[in-house]
Amino acid sequence: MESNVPNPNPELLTAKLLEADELMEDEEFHHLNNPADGIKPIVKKYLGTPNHAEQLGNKFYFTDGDASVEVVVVSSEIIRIRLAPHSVFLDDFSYAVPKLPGKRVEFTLFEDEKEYRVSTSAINCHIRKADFFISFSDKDSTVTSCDAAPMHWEENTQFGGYYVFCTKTCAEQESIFGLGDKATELNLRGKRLTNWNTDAYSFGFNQDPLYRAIPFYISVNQGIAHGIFFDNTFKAHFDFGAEDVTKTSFWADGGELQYYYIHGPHMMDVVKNYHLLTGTHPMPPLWALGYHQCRWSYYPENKVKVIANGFRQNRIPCDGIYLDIDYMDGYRCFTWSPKYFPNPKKMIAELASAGFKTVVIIDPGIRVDDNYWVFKEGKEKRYFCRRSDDYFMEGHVWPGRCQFPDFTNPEVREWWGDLFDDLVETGVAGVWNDMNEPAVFGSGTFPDDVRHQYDGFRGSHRKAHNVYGMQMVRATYEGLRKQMKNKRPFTITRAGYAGVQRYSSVWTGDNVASWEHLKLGNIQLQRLSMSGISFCGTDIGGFSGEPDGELFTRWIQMGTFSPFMRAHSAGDTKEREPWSFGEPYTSINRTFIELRYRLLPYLYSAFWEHHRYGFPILRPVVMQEQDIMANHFRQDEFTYGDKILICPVLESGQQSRKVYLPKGKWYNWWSLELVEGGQEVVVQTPLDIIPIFVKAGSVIPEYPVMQYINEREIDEVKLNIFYSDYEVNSFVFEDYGETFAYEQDIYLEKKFVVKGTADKLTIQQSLEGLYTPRYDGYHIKVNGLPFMPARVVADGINIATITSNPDKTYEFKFSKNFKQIEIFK
Ligand code: MIG
Repeated sequence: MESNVPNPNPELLTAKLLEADELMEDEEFHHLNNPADGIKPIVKKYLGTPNHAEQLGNKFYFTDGDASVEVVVVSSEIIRIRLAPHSVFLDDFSYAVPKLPGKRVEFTLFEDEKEYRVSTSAINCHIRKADFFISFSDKDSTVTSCDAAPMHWEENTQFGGYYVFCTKTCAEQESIFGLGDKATELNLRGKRLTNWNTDAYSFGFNQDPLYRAIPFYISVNQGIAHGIFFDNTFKAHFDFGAEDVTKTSFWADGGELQYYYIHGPHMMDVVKNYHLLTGTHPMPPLWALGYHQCRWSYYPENKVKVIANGFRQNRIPCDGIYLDIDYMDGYRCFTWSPKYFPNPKKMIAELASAGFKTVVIIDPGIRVDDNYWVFKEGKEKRYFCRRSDDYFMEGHVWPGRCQFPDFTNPEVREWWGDLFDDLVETGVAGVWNDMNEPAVFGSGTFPDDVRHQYDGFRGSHRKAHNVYGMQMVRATYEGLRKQMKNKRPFTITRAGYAGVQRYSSVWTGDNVASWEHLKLGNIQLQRLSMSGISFCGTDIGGFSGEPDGELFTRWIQMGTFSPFMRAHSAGDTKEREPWSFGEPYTSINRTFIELRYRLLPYLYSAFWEHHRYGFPILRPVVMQEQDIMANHFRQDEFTYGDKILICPVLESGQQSRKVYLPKGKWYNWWSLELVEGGQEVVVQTPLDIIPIFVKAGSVIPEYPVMQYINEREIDEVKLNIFYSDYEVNSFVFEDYGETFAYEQDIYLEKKFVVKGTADKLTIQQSLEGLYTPRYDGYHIKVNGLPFMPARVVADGINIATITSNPDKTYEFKFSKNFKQIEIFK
């Protein structure tokens, strides 16, 4: 790790200061032993006026004589700001941003009487000489973000180190989005929120904080978007015009004031650039995008089989079945209960032959038990977390008295990863990481003074708390990846920090079986998607409490369009499988889960667009039309990938509902009716329907319904083509679906261009890549043709349409390699 950050004016330092966090540890130790003299007076200090500027490559340093500010040009659209109260910058280390993107950028430094200005081709960062205010503007000189106070800090807090603050103006029309999975309205304007990973069982609307800390928000003002990524792992706070309507502030209880300004002008640009910093999800194994069934807990073994059989008997597709904590022997991680699961390898093999992948839960709490090898090894190797006085961090969780691995130590992560060898050998396909906020019964989490190795940049729990869960699932993911050879591991986590998407999918934790939570879940998933975590889902049906058939079905319908689709429920609830509520619910649930499987190649392609290009999978309508103010408050409808708009039904008994469609032309998925966008439309929503619309000009690929991925060889792929009188591109991604060959560029990207006129529709396909799908042909269905086709010509060959219906759909089959199809009036 590089730590060559220069000190711009070393002569001003009388002594070498301790690294702030190291200082803090000493303070804590002291404080623990002498509680009486813990509190010291708090002094708030502000940056003075900058009187010196210096450039070192792409880094610029400005100082007021004591404090320094570093400005780093990361890319044309991204600038990073850091503050060092006494000009000593911390080592440049971040779990969120493992490496700054190494793009070549052009930039310049200007100076005049009023300001210093660092400019790229897209943005300017202004450092005002009068007061050290920092602002950003675009190339038209429109100011997009501006300090409302100089950056400031509090010294001599009881922990040592600093509390660090940044305050910016909040414009009258400004809206705020992002920040992970906050349980509140989509638009965060007017809210004050905290990031501190918390086990929030049965959380309520507006409860804060929750399980994850994603310190990234997007601002949209006067049609221009920018993002702020406050990369600080301490407990962090955000105030978006709550205390003072004209100000946005963010601050943290320690660490460095370090943030990235990420320019738009579109929200999509901001999200893509945030992904450039923090990474994207790796491609999941295809089966992970199927339907998953979970419960606390399915046991013993026979119960698991009964559930699995239930799916096949009811002809409801399912790919994943989960084992919650009761599969273990006394809740000891990496063991099996000999009573309930006497032969796990055999059971998992049987499940696999019926098409089920087995996913098991893992907790960070390791039972204190000298006869348990995981504990013994961890103890011998000093892998468990310790307090500031070197005593072990102990807490009660499911196994009873526990100690906890320090996942911020790379050696511990490697050890933890290797512990999965038995589970992998036994046939486990995925690992569910729970309780990793970390959660401890009674006290909630670890005490502040617990020490962490933090990849060599050691610190207390105050610094490591928010990354603990992310480092746990990282260890899990990397271990699985090593042991599964070239197969893609599947992981799911509850806690996380910015960048956790590189290692895992997430679920939103212990929600409740209520309509309010259905609505909230819909918002949380859109928000997570905008905040870097596209592979997300809620506990379908609600974890605690009892849904009735209607609520469960509405939740399945929404979940069909969640990138991660899993039903889960607490142990004290009634049976909760898709057939548990009888008819008409079972049939409707089946139809929607089948729809999930039909649309898998579409979801998989959207996933690729996420992985490769940084697009979120779920996009609220404000991301389509950020210049329309009303859209800043729409939170029900979203697009699923680029082409399909979904509006779940979120109220009981709702027979129809309003849906806003962004500008353009849309087809109602069910009726194929063509609807003009840019307006709200009313859609009938009987229990078996939620509003689904497809953009005109789209090509939507479909797989045949299967009970699980690879149930049989796919012999043909259906292409749903929707007529449009303007040109529209669609992309489809295909590969082996379970290896990392895509990293060696072995995949296929298909581009379709659809363009219609009054008497002709042209569909072009171009193929790029090294992968060849095994099926031969397409079953092409053309929807919405405004004329009766007299002739269809594909690559120069006349072909006959198979059907020609009054609903304006025409079907025919042709080679998957076609270049051009023309349909003439
Ligand atoms: O203290 O493993 O959020 O999904 O079923 C509860 C039991 C621990 C919390 C998780 C939930 C899981 C449950 N776990």
